[in-house]
Amino acid sequence: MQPLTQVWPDDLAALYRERGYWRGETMFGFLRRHAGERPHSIAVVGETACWTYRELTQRAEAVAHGLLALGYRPGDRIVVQLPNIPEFLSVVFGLFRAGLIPVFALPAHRECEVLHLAARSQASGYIIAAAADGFDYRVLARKVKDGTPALRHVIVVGDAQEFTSLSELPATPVDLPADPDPGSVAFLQISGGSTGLPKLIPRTHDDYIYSFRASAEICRLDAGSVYMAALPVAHNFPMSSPGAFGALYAGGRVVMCPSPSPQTAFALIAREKVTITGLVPPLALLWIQAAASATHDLSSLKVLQVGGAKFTPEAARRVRPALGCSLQQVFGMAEGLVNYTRLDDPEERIVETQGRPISPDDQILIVDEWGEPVRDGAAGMLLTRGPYTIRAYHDDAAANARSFTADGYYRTGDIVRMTADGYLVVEGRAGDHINRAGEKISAEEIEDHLIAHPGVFDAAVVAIPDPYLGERSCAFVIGGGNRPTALALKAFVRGRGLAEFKVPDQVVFVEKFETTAVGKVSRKILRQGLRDGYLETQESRS
Ligand code: AMP
Ligand code: DBH
Repeated sequence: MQPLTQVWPDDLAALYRERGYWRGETMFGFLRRHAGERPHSIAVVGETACWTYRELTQRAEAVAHGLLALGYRPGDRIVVQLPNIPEFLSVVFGLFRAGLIPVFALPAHRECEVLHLAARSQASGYIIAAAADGFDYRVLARKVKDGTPALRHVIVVGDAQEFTSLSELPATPVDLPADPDPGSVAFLQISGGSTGLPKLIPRTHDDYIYSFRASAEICRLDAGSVYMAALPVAHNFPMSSPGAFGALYAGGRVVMCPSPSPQTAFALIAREKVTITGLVPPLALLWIQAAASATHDLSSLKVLQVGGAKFTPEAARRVRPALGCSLQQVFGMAEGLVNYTRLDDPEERIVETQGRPISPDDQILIVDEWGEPVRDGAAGMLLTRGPYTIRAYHDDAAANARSFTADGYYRTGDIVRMTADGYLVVEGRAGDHINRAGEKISAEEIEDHLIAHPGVFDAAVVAIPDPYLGERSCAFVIGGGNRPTALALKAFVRGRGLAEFKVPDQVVFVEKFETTAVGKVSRKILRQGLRDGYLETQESRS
């Protein structure tokens, strides 16, 4: 099996330890500590379940026992695709306890993504919920199992049908392994990225715990805090910024919200006295709108975090008056670096910027297209390295060559500028992806699906500004002999089994793509030209 590693240079690793960022704790270790110190405090609440720290820890240990009894061994990889339910935590901490490596899939992922994650991580197990949000994951699991010979079990929360039920794992006594090396990889997180399918991000116990421990401090979480996961909790933002893990680290309470709709979320905020939650910009706008006529008591909510995509200052200004809480902007990435506006920042800074890094040792470089630092305050490409930013993706030489500089900086693909007081403002991005309401879609990946249609000669996918989504995807398509309708083409893409958010929002048929005198044009320039041309025609119409 391809080994999992994430290695920082020795001198920096020593520095990160010396400065107290990496403390040698493990993911299960901190939960076990809480189970000892606060056994009867509530750790997690769902729609139907509510577990104390002791109960969560015991359930995680039962999962660890059960999986080892099934024959899994430390280091084995298990794809976890669970919605926002308490079992997300008992499963994931159970995997940590057994030394198994969770590979996080989002509930929106379908066979394209899950097959890719399972193959790339060499997973031998797959854990799902029977159904969520009207979708039967067992149907998906059959396809994933057929396409993944190495998969030994599908383990289901709920009615397992022909698969293995989480609640009926073997109870044969087995020895649990010793705690893992805190410098080892704890799990594989995923990134949207700008090319191809999701990339796998190996995060270590040391580096990830630092990121959410420090995030919890920045957000002033303590044992009285109630964090609600409204976005899918497997996403890096609600997982770790400070997210569910940060709330648990602080000894607080996690509320698993099954849907971010105001209707569901507002009722849970009122019932559970939620103090902090995080949203992507379109959902924040929806909440602002819905709050005007809300009947639920939202007064417990102190902080609304917004991130994943750019939140405009105009929208940002409306948070406090509408929801009666502070706004915190969060600009982060599953690869590492996370920036926050601080709770005591002046309102202007909270509204106008995307925050500053977590760590004094996060290194930020803003460079021009030749890699030279831009002058102070100018916009450029953001490069970063630091105590919780990865140095390499898992098993992806091409992406590593593209995404990291020789001296270990991660090329974020974001275009930013830095204010005089060290805060970042996101101005745009260099990479060809669409940031659709915080979901990152690779243009290339969707083009490959479109071109697979026999009636499509060529396709280019671009981001179009959208008042609600921030950006929507628009596919420019040159039809071949038997050109499909836009609707049929969308159905075709959907039928190829990829996440619904990746299906083009709009299809525009064109005769040809403009080429330069050389007759060839880079996809990047082509996409840019199509996008600019489209926006110009829209403007001249209005
Ligand atoms: P990923 O690498 O898939 O985790 O996605 C991270 C990317 O999301 C960043 O590199 C940014 O492009 C985008 N992003 C996250 N938060 C924000 C934000 N607050 N404002 C603008 N873009 C953001
Ligand atoms: O978009 C992201 O990936 C993101 C946004 C905010 C993230 O990973 C994070 C905070 O940790």
